[in-house]
Amino acid sequence: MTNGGRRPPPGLVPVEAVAASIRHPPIPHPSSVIPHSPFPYPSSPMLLYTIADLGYLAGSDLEPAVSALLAGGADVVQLRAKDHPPSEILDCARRVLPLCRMAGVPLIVNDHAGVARDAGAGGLHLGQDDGPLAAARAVVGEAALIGRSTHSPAQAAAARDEGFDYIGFGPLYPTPTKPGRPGIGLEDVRDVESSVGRSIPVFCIGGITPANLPEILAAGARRVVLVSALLKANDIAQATREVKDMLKARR
Ligand code: TZP
Ligand code: MG
Repeated sequence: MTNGGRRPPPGLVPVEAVAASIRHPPIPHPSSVIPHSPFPYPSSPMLLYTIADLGYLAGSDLEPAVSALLAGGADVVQLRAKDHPPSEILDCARRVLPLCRMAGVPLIVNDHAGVARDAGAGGLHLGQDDGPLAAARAVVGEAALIGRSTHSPAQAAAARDEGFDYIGFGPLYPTPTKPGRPGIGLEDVRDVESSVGRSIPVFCIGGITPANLPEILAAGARRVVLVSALLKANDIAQATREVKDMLKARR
């Protein structure tokens, strides 16, 4: 295991098990399905990481948007709320966590380890400037997934070596969702996927849309994060489904 033998909370599939199942699809056993569990196992591997970003969503749109992302097949939902106080983010996390749990999808809180812990979220996402893994792990506990944003192959390898459960890799293209950061392009995608991606999931991110997804997949990506292209869609569930289907077809 890449996470030091940590055990997942009931019903939450460890990322490395998901990664392994992609290479070696398991034969389903009836005992692995727990119909009465409020945390049903996800039926698909983690291909599509979505973000409920309060920069795009009015507060009252949060639950409908997360429900639509889940209905469309999101495998991960992150709650991202730059410039919101932790107390508000905690409130939002508590509102959407039941939706994610019912779908068997981890809710990842961006930036705020204390919020992730207090909400009982499935994980935490950290940027390059958000401190070491060990400090976050001490707050959120052994079971939580912790991911790191990376912007170069060296950062990707460093995050894997530090013990992160997954990475974001990008932004591939400049994006208004993360202003002021240049796009890193597609040239390193295949190498990072075939090196770091052997150990932990690599989610390409930044400026990805249903229109440019084919070229990103052709460059070697297997898993992606989409934010604005989904949240600004007329039909969030349908747009999510379209992307998920393209990712499944690539496998
Ligand atoms: N980190 C790198 S790019 C990005 C983040 C959070 C934003 C991606 O958003 P979009 O709208 O899919 O380009
Ligand atoms: Mg951050």
